[in-house]
Amino acid sequence: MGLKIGIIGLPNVGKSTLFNALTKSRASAKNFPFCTIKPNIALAPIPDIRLFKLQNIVKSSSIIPEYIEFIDIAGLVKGASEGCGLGNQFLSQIRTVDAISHVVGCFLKKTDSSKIINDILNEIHIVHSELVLSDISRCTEKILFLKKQNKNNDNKNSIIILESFLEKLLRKKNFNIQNLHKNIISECNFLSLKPKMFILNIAKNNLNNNFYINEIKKYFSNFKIPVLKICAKSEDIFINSLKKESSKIEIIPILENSDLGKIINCGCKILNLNNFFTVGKKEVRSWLIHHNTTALQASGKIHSDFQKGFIRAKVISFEDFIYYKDMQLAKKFGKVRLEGKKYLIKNGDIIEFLFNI
Ligand SMILES: Nc1nc2c(ncn2[C@@H]2O[C@H](COP(=O)(O)OP(=O)(O)O)[C@@H](O)[C@H]2O)c(=O)[nH]1
Ligand SMILES: [Mg+2]
Repeated sequence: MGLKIGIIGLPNVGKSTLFNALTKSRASAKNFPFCTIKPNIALAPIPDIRLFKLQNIVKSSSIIPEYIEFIDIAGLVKGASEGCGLGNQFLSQIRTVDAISHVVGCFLKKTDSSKIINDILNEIHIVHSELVLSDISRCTEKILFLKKQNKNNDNKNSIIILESFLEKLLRKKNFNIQNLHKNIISECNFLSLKPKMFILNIAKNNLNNNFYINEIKKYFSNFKIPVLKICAKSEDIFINSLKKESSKIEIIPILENSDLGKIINCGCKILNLNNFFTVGKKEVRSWLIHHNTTALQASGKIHSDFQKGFIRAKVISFEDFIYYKDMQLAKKFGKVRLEGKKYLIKNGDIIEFLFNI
């Protein structure tokens, strides 16, 4: 469904290395697991092992996973919001993404230093400050624009909301700006409010014994921002060592257990994504949806005819399907439900849409 995660961070922290590993972007689109759209945009498959469990039961001939888009965004430098480096071009690229994965180059730091935690937090703040500065100018412009426009109640309310947001930005209450009035705020597409995760890019020989990882995790758990670790270089080398013939599908179990897989899954989590499955002899397929998607909306993902002629959705949970291994048997035990248009899809539901056009 075209959801994008932007990889951002200072120059030389391993963003492109991570991007290459995540998306195997040097491979051609056709015969390799990942598919490159443009040099810096590529798709990574979501490593969902449940597809294999379903295939084992149904004996379907193929598996179709879902994908998420990653964008390798050029390195940000201090002063970007005032036009330094790639400046606004860089910032407008971030504006197009749905979530941010912010890479920190821990492998460049003295990891045994007592200042390492501060070093990491400083690096994070340099980048974050540029996003905040850009939001400050955007927010100020929007307020001025609304003040010039006619003074109806809607505008007055929007101005109050934006002024309160601006005040938070100026006080550098950076990471926990929450509970804001959604409409006007989402209309402005502020960078500092995009869902995000931090990725600590760590040297291979330091990957498992770093005291600071937990400290950084603890620090950001207050803001509900996930922190993951990876050694981008060795993941990249590993992924590139896989045989060219490896299919899109074979890569999934490999990814599932890797730090790369964790990053992709974390992307789905911060974007509030769910999925459902369709299961048949021809294929087992995963469909990505937002939380709180109704059966009617979900049917439209598969085909607009399903939505137009929607009658009911035949639904069974993933766990019940795995337990009974057979639709008819599951039905006998009352595990197959008929749901209407407004049914909210649960993660892993297996669905057959009944429609009539
Ligand atoms: N030792 C080590 N080097 C890395 C790692 N990740 C990236 N590098 C190296 O750091 C340099 C910059 O990486 P690159 O991905 O181009 O950084 P970018 O500017 O953020 O895109 C390259 O020479 C990489 O090989 C890592 O995890 N460990
Ligand atoms: Mg790069």
